Parts: sequence; C-alpha cells; structure tokens
Amino acid sequence: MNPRRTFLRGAGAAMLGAAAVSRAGAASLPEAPVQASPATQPPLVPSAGRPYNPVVTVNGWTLPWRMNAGVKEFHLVAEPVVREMAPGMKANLWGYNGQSPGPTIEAVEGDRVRIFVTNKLPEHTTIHWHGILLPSGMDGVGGLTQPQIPPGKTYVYEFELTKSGTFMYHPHADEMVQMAMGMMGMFIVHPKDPRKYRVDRDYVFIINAYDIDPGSYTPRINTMLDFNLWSWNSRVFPGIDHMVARTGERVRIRFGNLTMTSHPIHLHGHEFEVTGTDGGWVPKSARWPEVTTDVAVGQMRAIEFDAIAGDWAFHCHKSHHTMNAMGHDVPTLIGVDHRGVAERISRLIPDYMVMGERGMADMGEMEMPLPDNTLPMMTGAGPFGALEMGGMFTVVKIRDDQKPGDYTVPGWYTHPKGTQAFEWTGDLPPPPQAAAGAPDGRTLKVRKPDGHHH
Ligand SMILES: [Cu+2]
Repeated sequence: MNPRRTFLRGAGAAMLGAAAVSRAGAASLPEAPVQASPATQPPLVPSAGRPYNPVVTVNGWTLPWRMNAGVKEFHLVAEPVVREMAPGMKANLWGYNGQSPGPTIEAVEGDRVRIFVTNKLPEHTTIHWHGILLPSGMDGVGGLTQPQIPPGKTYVYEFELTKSGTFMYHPHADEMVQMAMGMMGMFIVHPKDPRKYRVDRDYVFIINAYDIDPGSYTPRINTMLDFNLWSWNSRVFPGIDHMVARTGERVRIRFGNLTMTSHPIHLHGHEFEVTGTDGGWVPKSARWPEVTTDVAVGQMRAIEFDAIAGDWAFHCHKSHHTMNAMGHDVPTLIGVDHRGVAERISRLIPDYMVMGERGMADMGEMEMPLPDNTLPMMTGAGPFGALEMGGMFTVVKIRDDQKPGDYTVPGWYTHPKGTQAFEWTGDLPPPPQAAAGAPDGRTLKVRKPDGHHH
C-alpha cells in the first residue's frame, strides 16, 4: 500500500479520537451534488433529521444534505452554467451546482445548518440569506459582514433557523452582474411541527429576468429595466413545467422575486389566499381572497387554494412578461393598410414581412425565420390552437383522478359536456338600434338621479 495513504488513514483515526473538533467539523467537505437536467425533480423526502413535507421546485431541484453531529450540512458551488431556458434556447449563466437558479435549500425550524460555499466563478462572491434571521456575521454582505470569497476559495456559513417560511439566497457581491447572470435560489424553512401549515402540494420557484439579445447566449449585465426574457426559475414559456394537483387538494405555490420590477401573479379559476409573506405566515384572520397578488422586488409570497378540476392558466399579469424576446420595439400597425407599401418594400428587401396589421396574434402561429438560439415572441400549442404566450406563463392541471403524491403531468383537460365555450351558428338578433332624430343619427338618453328622462 502507498505509504502516504497509510499515513492519512492513521491521521483520520487519530482525529476521530479527538472529542472537540473545529467548528466546521473534522470531516471533509460535504459532497456538492450537480444537477444536469432543467426538468422539475421529484420532492426530496428527508431521510434523517426532523420530518417535513418537502416542496417541489418548478424546473428545479432540492440540494441534498448530510447530517454531521446534529448539524445539516450543505455544499453550494458558485459556477458558470449552461441553462436551457426553453427547448431550443440555452443561456450562458452563472448559478450553483450545475443550474441557474441554484437548488432549493430545505431545512426545518430549529435546525442548525452549515452551508459550505465554494467559489468557482472568475470573480469574488458571497451569499446573503434573504429574509432569514441570523447573526450579522452570517448575513453574507461582502465587505460589510465578511471578506469577499475569492475565486477558488470556500467559506462556511453556520446558523440556526429560528422560524419557518419562504426565503431566498443570492450574492451580495457585484450584485448587479451576479444577479443579472442568474445567481439566486430559494430557501424553504419548514415548520417544526409538520402538521402545521400542512398542504397536499407545495410548489416553489424564483422569479427572474434576463436580457439576452436574439441569437446570443450571454445576458447583458447592465440592463436596468428593459429585460426581454421574463422567467420563472430561469425558464420561459413554453419551457415552464405544468403544475399538477388532484381535485380538492390544498395546493401552495411559493415564489420570490429577484427581478427589477414587480409581478402581479394571477391564477385562473380559483380564489387563493396569501398565506406567507417575507416575514413568515399570515394569521388566518388577516387573509383575504385574491385572484392576483403582486410580488414586489425582493419579496416572497406563498399562495394557497383548494384545487378545482381544469386546465388553468397561471401567469404574470403584465402582458409584456408573457412574451419572449423581440416583441417590445414593434410599432403599432393595427388598422394600417399596407397594401402597395409591402409590395414596394419587397422589391428592395425580398424577405420583408408585415407584422401586426390585424393585431399580433398571427405571430403565435407564424413560421418566421429566427436567429439561432432565439425563441418566438409568442408561441406554444394548446389543444385548440396556438397559445400566443411566452415568458412567465404555465398551466396548473387539476384532475379528479390525479393520484395523491403523483407529479406525472396529465394530458389536456377533457371539459365535461356543456361546460366549454362554442361557436354560435344560429341566427343573431338584430343589434339594438338608436332612434333616429338627433343630427348625427344618435340619441343620448341620460337618466338623472331623480329618475326623470331628459
Ligand atoms: Cu411580471
């Protein structure tokens, strides 16, 4: 046997004998698992420590951890990654453990966590634990609470989780660049009592945005507001996985916003309640029914609803956030007659194409030549045609026969007879006519509060 190995084994044995070891433990660095797939991974059921009901990260995963003498140890590696934002489009981003955003960290109220952060970026970084109550020195603000983590170095954060809720993590070092490049993740702290705030399904994602020129791969890092890819977990429609549930289940969806603007998140077909905010859980008496909730920059929200069967759109309600790149600078051409003009331009530019004469809906089906690595502005196919969407849009699929705990995405919804909009083919009654008499052919009748006509 190699004498050096023998020596190391001996050293290891000696260390086991030492009662009090360093704060970071005698053991080696925990493994840093890497995720190769951008698909939604199944929930990571805890095999040790306090029990909890794990979340499902949409187009993401949970970072595996290990127990070390009662402390939960995680290992994040900050590094450049290639992220598929939707089929047909990849981006050169920065992230953690193979993906952007980084994996979701899950732990339990009362846990002590030790998080190793290895920097494989070309510049220094830190991690700030957004919303978590912890000692100032663990807050991860480069220059203020710690030195920056230089490339190639590993730092250790260690703190106790004193309350449950929905939190985030992101660098507090060269923030504009590192967040524009996709460095962020969610941090879920489960309640100590798993019966508390229990739901049947618990989804989570982070809201982010990129500015990637059509045909290129790397985000512009100086963009302040005019992003062109509005994403959930660094995915855009039609790349955002559908969320599924069984009719009647209690469903929670959590999201945090690390873009540069607010997002009114809207769910069809349900009333929901905001049950979680930045500060933790909302008391029952303080909740009210909503169909849209605005999440401001730096905020986290958890919404809950009782699932009703159907295929329900779930999206940001800013209409520019449900389209992909290329659509924002197009002039309004509705009502403009292009006959003649298009023909004359075509003589100069053979590929000239008129856009938007009758609205933009044609774009959803148009086979327009696009630069490589570029998604159509409006795209996606549903059971009844083009969906004409992009960006922050997906479908919540709720079925009577979806098995509890089954995350398999079913096909499109079969609408029960008589419950779907249809084309009217009978006679149309004549439209109500205004009485003749007024000079312009219209009569205006005003009903005043006293009830008399004038
Ligand atoms: Cu939005």
